[in-house]
Amino acid sequence: MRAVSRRRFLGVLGGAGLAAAGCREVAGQLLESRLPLPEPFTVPLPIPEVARPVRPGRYEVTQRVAKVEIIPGTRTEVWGYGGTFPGPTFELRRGSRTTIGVRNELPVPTSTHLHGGVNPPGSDGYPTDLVVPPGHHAHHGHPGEVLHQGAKDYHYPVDQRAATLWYHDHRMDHTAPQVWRGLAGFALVRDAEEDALPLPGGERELPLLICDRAFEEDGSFRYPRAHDAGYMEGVEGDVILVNGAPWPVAEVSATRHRLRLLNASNARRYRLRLTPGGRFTQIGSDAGLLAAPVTHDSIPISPGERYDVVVDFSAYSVGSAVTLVDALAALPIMRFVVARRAADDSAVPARPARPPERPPAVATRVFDFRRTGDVWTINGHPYRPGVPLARPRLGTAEVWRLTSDFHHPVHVHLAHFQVLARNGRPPAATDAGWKDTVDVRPYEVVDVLARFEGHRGRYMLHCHNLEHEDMAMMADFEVV
Ligand SMILES: [Cu+2]
Repeated sequence: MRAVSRRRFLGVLGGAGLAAAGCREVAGQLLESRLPLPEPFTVPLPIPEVARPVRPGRYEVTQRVAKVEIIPGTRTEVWGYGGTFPGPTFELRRGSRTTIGVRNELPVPTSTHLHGGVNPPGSDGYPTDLVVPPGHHAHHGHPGEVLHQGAKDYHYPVDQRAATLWYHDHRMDHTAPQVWRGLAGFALVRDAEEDALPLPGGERELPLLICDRAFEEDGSFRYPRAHDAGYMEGVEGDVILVNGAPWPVAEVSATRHRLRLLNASNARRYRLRLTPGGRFTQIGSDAGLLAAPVTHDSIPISPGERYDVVVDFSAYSVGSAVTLVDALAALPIMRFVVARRAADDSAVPARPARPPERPPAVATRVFDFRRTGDVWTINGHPYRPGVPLARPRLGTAEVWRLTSDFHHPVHVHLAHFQVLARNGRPPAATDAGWKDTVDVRPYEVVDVLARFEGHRGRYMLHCHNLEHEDMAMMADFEVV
C-alpha cells in the first residue's frame, strides 16, 4: 500500500521536487510507521480551538493524557495542552498583559516556552524550571532545578509586535519526546497596526502547524526508546500532519487566504511549494510583519520557523486541487480544493509594517554549533545550565555569528534578530524580517543582528532540532 501511495505522491508532484530530492538536505533519520497509512487528502483540515480566558487577562490550561483519532480507525495517546494536539490557540493582544496558568496532569515534568515571546526570565520556560505533576518526586535533579508542584503561572507582558508565535515543551533532556507526543500549539499576537491592514481574516486566515510523526501498529506514536542508537541526527516520521491530521484537505473559496506556516517538526526540514504551480506572497516572518511583501516560488522552513504568507486561490479554476508539497522529500503535505467563487475585499498591503531599525552593533560574538564526540555542542561545550556564554547589555544590539557543521536551526530566546549575511553574502529572500530562528546549513556562517530588549536575566540559545537540543546543544546567555 505504501509503495502505491508513494507513486501517487510522486504523481502529485509532477516532477516539481524531484531535482531537489537527491540532495543532502535531510537533517534526521527516518522512523517508519508500522500500520497502514491513510490515503492522502481524505481527512479534513482541523483548526485548533481558540482558548477562552477564565477572566480578562487570565487563561488556564491543563496538560493531560488523551486518546484522539489521528490515523482514521485508530486511537493515539497524546500528551496535550488541554488534552488536544495541537493545543488551543492563544490569541494575545499587544499591550494586554496575559497570564497563562499551566497545570500538569501528565506523568512527567514539563516546562512551557512561548517561542518568540519577549518575556521575563521566570516565565520563559527555562529547561530546569519545571512543573511537576502532583506527588512527583525528582529522582535526579539538575543543578539549579526549580520544581513547581502541579501548576505554574506564566506571565506574558505581550509588549511586542503582531506575530505568529507558538508554545511547546522545553523540559531538560526530554523536549523531543514530549513535543513528539503532542505538547505544542499556536499563540498569535495581534495589534492595532495589523488590524488596520486589509489582510484576509476569519475563515480565510489558517494557522498551519506542520510536523511529522511515525505510528506503531496500535496507532500510538512511535518514537525511539531512550537508548536506541542511530538517532543522533534527529528523528523524522513518515506521516506529515497539519494541525494534527495526516495529509489533510481543506476547501477554500477562490480568494486570498492568509496561511500562518509553522514547522513544528522535531528535525524535519521542508521546502514548501504549491503544485500545479503557484506563489507565496510572504507578509511576515517569525517575529512580525515585513516592511514589504516578498514573493516566493518555494519556502525552506526548518524546525521552529514561521512564515506568514498570502496565497491567492483566485488564480485557480473552481474545482481544482492545489497541493502544498515538500520538494525536499518529494512528498505532499496537504491539499486545498478551490470550492467556489466569492467576493474578496482583502489585499496584500505594500507596507505591512515599518522597516526595522538597524542599530549599530556594540559587539560581535561567535557561536559554533558542532558535534563533539557523542554530543552536540556550542563553542565546544555541551549545555551547562547557569553558565552564560555571553552577557549582552539590555537595550543594545550585537552581531552573533553562527557557524555550523550540519543543519542546525538556531533559536535565540528573548532577542529578535535580522539576518545580515550568509557566508559573507546577502541573505536569502526568505531570510527577511524579524526572526527568532534561522537555519544554519552545513559549514555555513550566518551573521545576525540581535536586539536585547525588554528584560534582563537568564535566557538561552539552542539548536531547534529537538534531538540535538536534548543532546546538549544549548547555552545560556544573560542580559545585563
Ligand atoms: Cu542542531
